[in-house]
Amino acid sequence: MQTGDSTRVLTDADKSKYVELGYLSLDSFLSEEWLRLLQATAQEFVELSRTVTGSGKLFDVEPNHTADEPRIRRLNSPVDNHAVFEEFALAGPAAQLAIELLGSPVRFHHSKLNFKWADGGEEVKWHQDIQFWPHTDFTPLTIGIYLDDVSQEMGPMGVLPGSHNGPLHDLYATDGSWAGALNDQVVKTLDMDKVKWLQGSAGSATIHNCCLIHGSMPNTGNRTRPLLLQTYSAEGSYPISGIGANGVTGAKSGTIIGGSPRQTLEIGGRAMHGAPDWSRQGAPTIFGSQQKETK
Ligand SMILES: O=C(O)CCC(=O)C(=O)O
Repeated sequence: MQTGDSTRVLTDADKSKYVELGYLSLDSFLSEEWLRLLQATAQEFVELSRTVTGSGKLFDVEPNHTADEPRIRRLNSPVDNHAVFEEFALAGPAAQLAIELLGSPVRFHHSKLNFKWADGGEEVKWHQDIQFWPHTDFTPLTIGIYLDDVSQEMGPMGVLPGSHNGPLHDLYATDGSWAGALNDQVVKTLDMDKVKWLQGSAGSATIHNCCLIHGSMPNTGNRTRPLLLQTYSAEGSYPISGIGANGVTGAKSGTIIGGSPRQTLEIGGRAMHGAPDWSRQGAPTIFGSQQKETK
C-alpha cells in the first residue's frame, strides 16, 4: 500500500526525543478535515452500540451499558470495521507518522478505539505493551489520537519517560494469573513523580514505544475521552505467534505500508532472508519450490 505524499511533521529534535524518552506528544496534529471525519465515524459506532447488551467481538462495554446510555470501553479493531479508520491507519496521517519514526516501509499490527466514558470511565493500570504481543525486536510503537479535548480529570495517557530502556516487567499477578499490569510492589519502586500526563486538544497525537511504562486514571470528567490507537513496527520486526494477542489482531494485521516486504530479519544477532509470507495463500512443499512448480 502506498501512502501518497507524506507531509513531514517531525523535526530531528522530535525524533531524538522519542529515542531518548520513549514517547512524544504532538498538539493539534490532525487537520480539521481528518478530525471531523474520525469523530463522525466514531459517533456511528456509538449509535451502533445501542443495539448490543454486552461485550462481544466488536465492542467491549461497561457492565451498566444500555441502549439509552451507552458506555463503551473499547471498539475493537476499527481498521477492520470501517473504511475511514482503515484509510487513516494504513495510508493516512497515522501511517505517515509511523513511517517518519520507523523508516519506510512499516508493518501494521493492530488498532483499537478506547472510549473511557464520562463520569467514571475505567483506569488503565501501569503496564508495558510488548508483553501483550511480543515481536522480534522492540521497534513497535503506538500512535494515539484524541478525538476530543482531553484535560487532566478525563484520564489522559500517562507515561514514565525513559522507562522503555528499563526492565521488561512481569505482568502476571502473584497468583500466577495474567493481570496485564505491573504488580503494585513494582510500581512502588518507580519514580512516579516523573510521570507526564499527556493532555491535549482534539486532534492531538501521542506516541509511545512498546516498552514504555504507561497507563491512565479513571475519567472523572463529564465528557467521554475517545482515544484512537494504532500500532506499527519496523518492516523487519515480526509478531511472535503463540503468545498473547499475536494471531488475533485482525485481518489487516501484517499489512506493509509504504513499500514491499523484504522478508529479512535478525534474531539473536543473526540475520537471515526468510521465505515469502505464505500465511494467506498456503505454503508450497519443498519439492514444489525446488522444482519451481507454482502452487
Ligand atoms: O486508553 C488508555 O488510556 C491507554 C491505553 C493503553 O495503554 C492500551 O490499550 O494499551
